[in-house]
Amino acid sequence: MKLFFDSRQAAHAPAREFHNGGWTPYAETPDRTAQIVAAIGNVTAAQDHGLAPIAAVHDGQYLTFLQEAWAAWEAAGREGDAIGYTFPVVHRRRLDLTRIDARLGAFSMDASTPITADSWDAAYWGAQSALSAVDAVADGARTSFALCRPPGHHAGADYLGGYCFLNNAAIAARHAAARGLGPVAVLDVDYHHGNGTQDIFLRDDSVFFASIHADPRTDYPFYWGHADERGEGAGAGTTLNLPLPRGTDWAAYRPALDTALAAIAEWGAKMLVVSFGADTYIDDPISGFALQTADFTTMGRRIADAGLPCAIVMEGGYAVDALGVNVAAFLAGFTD
Ligand code: OKP
Ligand code: ZN
Repeated sequence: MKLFFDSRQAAHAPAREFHNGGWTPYAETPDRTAQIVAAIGNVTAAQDHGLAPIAAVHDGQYLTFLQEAWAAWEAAGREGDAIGYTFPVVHRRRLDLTRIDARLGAFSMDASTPITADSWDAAYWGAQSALSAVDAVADGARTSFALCRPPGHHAGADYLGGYCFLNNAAIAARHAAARGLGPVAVLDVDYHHGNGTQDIFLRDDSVFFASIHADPRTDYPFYWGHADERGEGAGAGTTLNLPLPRGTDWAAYRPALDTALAAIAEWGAKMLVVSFGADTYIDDPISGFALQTADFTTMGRRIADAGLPCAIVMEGGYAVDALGVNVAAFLAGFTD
């Protein structure tokens, strides 16, 4: 199976994040990709598709903001990484604001996703890796893997958050549909709910979104991923949320996966984009499920057995020392 990656994705390295009321080292480190490359090897360079397939998902003003944010932060004389501090949750409308702090807040859903000088390039090339993985499937591969970093599933059409800037899974799904591989379903098995992907496709009946994740009553991102969110308008019924309690092990996880795969099959998907997070691992430092390394192979095999061509995009996973082994275990489930 091909692994798509570009070394520019590793340059994004915020120093710290605001976590539970204090500063901690940034969990989403460049070492994550190093561990995965070391465990799997054989990197295929991402092809540059330009901005168009990214703009097919993301708002133009948001993309302009992402590209300008670091320079504006520096021009304002700030030190350290760019982070917003005022969020328009009560009154979100499009204003022509110029101060960098206002723009940061307007395009952020949390204060834990710092922007550095290298963030745009890293996110851009992560998206290109996802697009390249879809191309591999279009060219006949059964399965392909995009080593996306930064991750993407918390980023909405016009907001960043949860370490995410560009929604790689959504970009991949739209690209797959454009290449005639659809109907496309996105299956999100990261520990955290993929709120950005859900928002992007909430009213869109052309992409089915299914997510298995920690109950948002106890876990980030709190405001999305509850079982009663099922899609809206034309997209009613094309979103499926399966929240699970902390402590969930494979025996408790497996029925949810079977439910998600059955719904995807019933809907009539012809192509699968998998948002894969290894943060369901028992030793993940910021998460609370209890999957073991071998469970990832079982999970991969069950997904593979659905029989759909599949582009896998990397999301979370913060037990860095075990990350390469866990990703390799998941991908091993797809090889027959
Ligand atoms: C990204 B992905 C403050 C708490 C917020 C954000 C978790 C983002 C997870 N540091 N943490 O879904 O793995
Ligand atoms: Zn996660």
